[in-house]
Amino acid sequence: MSTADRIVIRHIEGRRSERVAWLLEELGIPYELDFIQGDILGSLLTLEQYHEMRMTPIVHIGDVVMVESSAILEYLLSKYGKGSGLRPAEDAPEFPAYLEFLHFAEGTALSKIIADATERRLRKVMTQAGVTPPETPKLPGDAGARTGAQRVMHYANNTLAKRPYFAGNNFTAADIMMHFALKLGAPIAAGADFNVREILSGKQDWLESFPNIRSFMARMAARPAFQRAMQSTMPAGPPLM
Ligand SMILES: N[C@@H](CCC(=O)N[C@@H](CS)C(=O)NCC(=O)O)C(=O)O
Repeated sequence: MSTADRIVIRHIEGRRSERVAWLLEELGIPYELDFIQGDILGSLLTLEQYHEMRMTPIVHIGDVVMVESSAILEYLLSKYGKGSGLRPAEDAPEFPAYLEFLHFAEGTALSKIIADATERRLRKVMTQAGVTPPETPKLPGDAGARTGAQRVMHYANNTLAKRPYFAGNNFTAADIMMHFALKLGAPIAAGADFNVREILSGKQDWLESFPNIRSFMARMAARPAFQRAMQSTMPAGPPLM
């Protein structure tokens, strides 16, 4: 497929902007990636000239400039993906689950995962400074016994026990959104230290307790469009930070 619009992704290696590249690879639409290879901070600092939020992805689609990966994916699909199957029809039974996971990935999953990681870092700093971190009160039930990241991972694992993809029997953009959240969520839910290179290398198995997520991640990794996107967005492999 080709488009009249020039699409430019302001990118940082190993970050959420890879979702946009992956979607465009699935659609067969050409795109340009703008980043400084091997320089995470340098890539980040260049973003501010394009958007005051200074976060990636920032995407230019013709004259349109957008942030927020799920909105970018929806916009690209509404423009170029009709009939691609990457977005179920609005009257299809898969549509509610598609919408839920398209937005759950950022709205709940990553916000809880990052909150867990931040809390862990804070507790470590407090302990190193000789301050005893306060006890977190536990509510009853499974949800009460789990951290936010663990709740996300259990919910995703249980969803994937019922169907192969987040929306149903077919791969959609909701899977692209969830993939990044699960990649970060796995080590955080397992209580591991946050180390970008280890997380992105996929060498460590953080998914022992989540076999359905593990098979989902393996199926995603086998997709040619995913492989092309990882090659273009991380040409030298996972970044160090
Ligand atoms: N909800 C946004 C999150 C974007 C975001 O936080 N991106 C990170 C990289 S993965 C970033 O650029 N962080 C730098 C910052 O916010 O200062 C999205 O899905 O696009």
